[in-house]
Order: sequence, then C-alpha cells, then structure tokens
Amino acid sequence: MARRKIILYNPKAVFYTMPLGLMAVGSALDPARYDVQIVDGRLLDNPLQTLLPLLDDALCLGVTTLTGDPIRDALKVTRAAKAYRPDLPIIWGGWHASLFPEQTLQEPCIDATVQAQGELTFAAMLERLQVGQWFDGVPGCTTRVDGRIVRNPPRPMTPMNQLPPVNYDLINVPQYFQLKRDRQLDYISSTGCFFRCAFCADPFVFGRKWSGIEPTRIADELEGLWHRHHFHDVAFQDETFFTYNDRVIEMAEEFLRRGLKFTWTATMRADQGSRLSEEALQLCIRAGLRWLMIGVEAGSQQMLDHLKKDVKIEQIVELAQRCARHGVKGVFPHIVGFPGESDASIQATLNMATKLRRMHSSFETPVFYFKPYPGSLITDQATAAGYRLPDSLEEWANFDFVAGASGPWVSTQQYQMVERFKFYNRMAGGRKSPIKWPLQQLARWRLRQQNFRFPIEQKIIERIKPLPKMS
Ligand code: B12
Ligand code: SF4
Repeated sequence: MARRKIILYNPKAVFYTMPLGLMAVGSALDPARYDVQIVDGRLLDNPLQTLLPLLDDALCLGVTTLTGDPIRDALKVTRAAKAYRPDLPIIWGGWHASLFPEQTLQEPCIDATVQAQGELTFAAMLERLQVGQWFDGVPGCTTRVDGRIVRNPPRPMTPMNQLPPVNYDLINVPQYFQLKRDRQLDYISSTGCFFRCAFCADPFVFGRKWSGIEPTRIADELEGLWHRHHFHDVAFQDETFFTYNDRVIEMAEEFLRRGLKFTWTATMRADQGSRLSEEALQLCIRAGLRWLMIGVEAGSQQMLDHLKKDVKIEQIVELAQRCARHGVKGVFPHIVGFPGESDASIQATLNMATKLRRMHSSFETPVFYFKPYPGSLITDQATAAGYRLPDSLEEWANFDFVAGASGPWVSTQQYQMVERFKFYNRMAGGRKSPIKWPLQQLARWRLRQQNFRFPIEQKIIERIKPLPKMS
C-alpha cells in the first residue's frame, strides 16, 4: 500500500516551544505507511502558502489547539483547508479540543476532535480512513455521524512506556534553537497528574492519572538526541516531573553514569520537594538540574486549602531556601483574583511573592490573575454563579490569560494594587546592571516598606517604555 500523507498543523503563537503534541501523535504512526509532515505556523510568514499544496494528496489534516489566542489561526487555517479540499477530514486535538469535544464541532469545517492522549486514537482514526470508514466507536474521539455530534467512549490512558519515542526528525530542531535563542530541547517524560488543584484542567482531562517513561529510556533517548543535536539544556514539559522521586533519581544517576553534559529544568510541587532528600537534590544538581518551576499559587494556607493544592506554606518556603542555598534558580508562579478573594488574601500572595523573590537574586515570582480556564472546579463554581464562558471558537480565541486581564470579580482597587505590585516586582527582579541598579533598589525598598506613594518612576517608565510583561 502506498504511504499516505498526514499533515499536522501547529497554529501561530508568540512562543517557540517544540510542538511536542504533534510530534507525539506523528511519531506513533507507522513510518512505512504514513508520511507525516508537521507545518508550524509559528515558523512561516504565510503558513497557508506552504500548507495548502501539501493537502492535495493528504489523507487527513490534524490541528493542535490550546485555549486562547492560538485558536484564531487554527480556525483560519482549518477553514481555508476545508475550502481548498472539502473532502479532506480535519481533526482537532490538544487541550482545547479535549475540554470542548462537542462545542468545537459546532464549527462545520472540523470533522472530529480527539480527547486527552492522542497517539493511539489518531492512529486508529487513520486506519479507518485508510479503508474508507468513518470514526464511529473509535475510543477517545468525538465526531459527526449523520449530522449529529457523537462522543465516543474515552480511551484509558496508555502507559508512556508503551508509546514509541518521539521522532525529532519531524521538525527542524536547529530552527527552534534559533528562534528560542537557546540550544534548549523540549522533552516530555510523563503525562497527566495525580493531584486535584481546583484551578487546573489536568484533573478534568486526565482524570487524575499519571504515566511516565522509565528512567533508563529517558536517558537513552536524551543521550541519542544530545549527540545528534548538541543542545545544552533540556526543558522537561511535564506537569509534575517529580511525581516519583525514585524515577528522577535513577534518571539523574543515568545522566551522570553516561557523562551527559547538559543542564535541565523541570516542574516540582513543593510537597514533592519536601520528600526529596538533600542527597537526592544534590545528585540532581550534579546531573544538571538548573532551575525549577514551583507553583506557589497563594500566600495563605487558607487559600491553598481552598484551591485544594495539598501543599503547605512551610513546604514552599523550605524548598525555596534549599534552592537558594544550592543556587538552583526558582520560578515561583502565583495566582491572584480568584472569585470572591479578599484583599487580605491577595495581599498575602503578593507578600509571599516578595518574600520568595528576596531569597535569591535569580528567583522569579510572576503573578497571574486567575482566569477561569475551562475544566477546573473553580471555573465550574464561577459558571454556576452566573459567569458566562465563551461558547464559540471565535470567542475562545479572545480568551487569553497571556493578555493579563483579570476576572470580572476583581475590583478596580484590587486590580490597581496587583498591577502596582507587578510593576515593582518586575523592576526589583533580574540581574544587577549599573543602569537598572538605582531603580531596582528603589523598587525593592518600596516592596519591603509596602510604600507605593508618589510612584513617579512608574509613571515615567511606563510612558517611555512599558516593561516586558511577565504575565
Ligand atoms: C509548553 C507549555 C506552554 C508553552 C507553549 C505551548 C505550546 N503549544 O507550544 C507556553 C509556555 C508558551 C505556554 C503558555 C500557556 N499555557 Co501552557 N503548557 C505547556 C505545557 C507545560 C506543555 C505542553 C506540551 O508540550 N505537552 C506535551 C504534549 C505531548 O502534550 P499535548 O500537547 O497535550 O499533546 C497530546 C494531546 O493533547 C494530544 N494532541 C495534541 N495535539 C493534537 C493534535 C491532534 C491532531 C491530535 C489527534 C491529538 C493531539 O496528543 C498529544 C500526545 O498525547 C502544558 C502542560 C502539559 N504538560 O501538557 C501547559 C498547558 C498546555 N498550558 C496551559 C496554560 C493555562 C497556559 C497559559 C494560559 C499559561 C499562562 N499563565 O500564561 C499560557 C497561554 C497559552 C496560549 N493560550 O497561548 C494549560 C492548558 C490550558 C488550555 N485549556 O489550553 C496547560 C495544560 C497547563 C495546565 N495544566 O494548566 N504553555
Ligand atoms: S496545578 Fe499542577 S499539580 Fe495541580 S492538578 Fe494541575 S498539573 Fe497537577
């Protein structure tokens, strides 16, 4: 049988992480039977010019989607592709299609959506197309049958060890290094998460399940990729990389044993950090651990409990102290502006951000507003209380956390308080530079004293050049 062409599209966006989702689904297809080509809209001025001719003899077009701005381009490209080849099946996968399987199909140009892990579902759907059949009954997808939208049963999570390695030849790796301005490889070593944070979509999409690649295989894969692509850093894009500390320890031992000389970054929950022994942390550092992303979310135990974060304030502080002691950079994201959140709770979170930032000059403590991202308990509560989520793809395209907007429940006074904090927090952070130094000191003093009267420097700087936004 002739190899069939499968085209996968990554929408335009302002960031250059490698398209791991598309690479994963593309790598799970038999190369003897499928010719997979990824078109990344972020790398092209006019993606349609490249994409449309490829569709001439394709079996299917797959599109990945995150909620928010990337939907705009995904929709534009999908509509153009359908107009160009009306008979071509178009499948959307990724987080938005996982959260809104049926609503996404209100768009007539999309033929099916895939929920959660896509590797086996997509492969099964293509098998159907190969023999001229539709997707009836294929687990893990939602489709239209006789004009009706039908959601098929979910597909149980496939253990990551049973999936083939991601084929990095599907993308032009050096081009991503160039755009990132960093020889940093993105890699995913696990899927899902066991936790239940009330602001996060992961429990909804993966049902609090987790699966990870075994440590020797991670080392094998990264060793091969390292020799091939000469990166100096790996960004583990896992939701909860340190789910099993033993797995990470074994991986770190493998890196050392093989003499792999690259650094790496990962996510760590503070409770997981508190279970990681000092010896194990030092081992990770020797094996290249360079920085950690540690979700703080809130500055009071009461709020953390409300968020079902299952982390103690002391665990966060203790982990930050350990990072500071060992010179591991910590990025500590915070969230404010939950529905009904009091001024005192917001202030506690801002205080926490200040406290952590002061622990080490390399620490970053970005503050985000809670945006009712779909699929979370708090969003469900907000909608039950009358908040209206978008109900079309056009509206979802305008729904973006990155824009830094707060929810309607944040008062003007709270918003001003947070914006002022964010301004000075940004100014206070970062490396020392002779030009920035006086302003940095002033910002630090203001944050310490909680004294924001006569913010002349803020007015001047915002007028001359808005600081790059952290959120
Ligand atoms: C890297 C990353 C980013 C990068 C860029 C993401 C990208 N697309 O390149 C950056 C840093 C820019 C980013 C930004 C944001 N992100 Co982000 N990010 C991630 C992260 C950590 C990894 C993504 C990844 O590569 N995963 C690995 C691949 C293998 O998984 P995957 O993409 O889900 O793909 C699988 C399936 O979804 C499916 N699939 C995917 N695409 C397709 C396509 C087809 C055709 C098929 C069949 C299947 C399929 O199959 C794949 C294999 O199983 C995820 C968490 C995570 N671990 O997934 C959060 C995550 C995706 N981000 C999230 C959020 C909330 C944000 C922000 C809003 C955060 C913020 N405070 O600003 C912004 C806004 C993004 C936007 N609207 O533009 C949420 C998703 C929310 C949503 N509904 O979309 C996640 C899940 C984190 C979380 N738990 O809250 N993010
Ligand atoms: S915020 Fe992180 S730890 Fe909490 S449920 Fe989401 S992925 Fe898991």
